[in-house]
Amino acid sequence: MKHNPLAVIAILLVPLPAASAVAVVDAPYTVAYASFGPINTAIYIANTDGGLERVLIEGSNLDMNPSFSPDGRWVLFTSRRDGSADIYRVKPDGTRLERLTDDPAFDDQAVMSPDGARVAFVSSRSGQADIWLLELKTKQLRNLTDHPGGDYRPALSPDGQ
Ligand SMILES: [Ca+2]
Repeated sequence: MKHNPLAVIAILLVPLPAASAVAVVDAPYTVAYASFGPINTAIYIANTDGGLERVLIEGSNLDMNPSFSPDGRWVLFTSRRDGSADIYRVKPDGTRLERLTDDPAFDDQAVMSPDGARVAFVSSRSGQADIWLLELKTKQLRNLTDHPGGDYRPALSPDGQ
């Protein structure tokens, strides 16, 4: 049988199924972000396509640095709504607002553990920027880093180890 090179070219030009590209675009993720305005800073929630953008907490002021819990059930954030910068959490629908830290120090950049039991954050309560761990059930605090260098942006491993 004689080989026809045009037949091979035709097969290679068949487009990939559209579903493979659409699956990424339509992923049901939600994004939380802080919007810095001239008067206040509020946290917004939106779909990854930019749709359904809304203020996370009505009337919010001086809120910043949000992060979702790994299970998507909480949004952690920093706020100066009560004076000092402290860590708060709230449901993605804006309900069940809860203050997690209450200290004159600057508390910021909170992330929740995969099991939802702990929150790691940056705090200046030791006189410098260190990483701290808060047990949510007992409210017990543990200082994880303690040296003159500034420690920022904690990240908890996804496997909890
Ligand atoms: Ca504080």
